[in-house]
Amino acid sequence: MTIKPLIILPDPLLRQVSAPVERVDDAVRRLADDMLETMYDAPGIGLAAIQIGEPIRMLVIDVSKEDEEKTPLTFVNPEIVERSDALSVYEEGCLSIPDYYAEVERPEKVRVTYVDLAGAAREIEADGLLATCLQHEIDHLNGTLFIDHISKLKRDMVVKKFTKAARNKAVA
Ligand code: GNR
Ligand code: NI
Repeated sequence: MTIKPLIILPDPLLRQVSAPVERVDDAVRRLADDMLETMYDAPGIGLAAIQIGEPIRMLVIDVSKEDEEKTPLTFVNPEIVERSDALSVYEEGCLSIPDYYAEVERPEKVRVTYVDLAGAAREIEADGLLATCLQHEIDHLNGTLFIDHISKLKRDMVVKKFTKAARNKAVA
């Protein structure tokens, strides 16, 4: 397993739409391992493949609490097939936008179809933090970031700050 470097805003890779996984093979399972190791190291509760530079539709999540057993979940080709009318608000962050947090309103519950690491079709109904995290990660597969769900004023501010930081890093 390998910890991979994270892709950071404003890298245009984060705006790319990821391609479906054609076949769940050992390379896909190895990538899932690397994604989980990278996520735990960060630390974060979710990671989309594009965040380590792989534009394919897979993501990992672990929303277990610190005092609980680790519960790594991997979703290949996930699709939201149902959303609740009820909404909930969470303070979100993103490993690709370090140290920035904002409240985002999303459907409270979602039903998601996906393929597991054995290649089997599955379905999950999620609520709470898992539902929020699934939506945040599936957004990544479509080139959408959580800052796209906040005001344009705040978004422009964040993008500007990270663009400046990337420029300063380039000349340092
Ligand atoms: O670690 C993460 N925490 C988090 C908190 C609230 C809502 C979503 C997330 S996902 C984020 C990791 C990440 O950037 N995944 O793409
Ligand atoms: Ni993210």
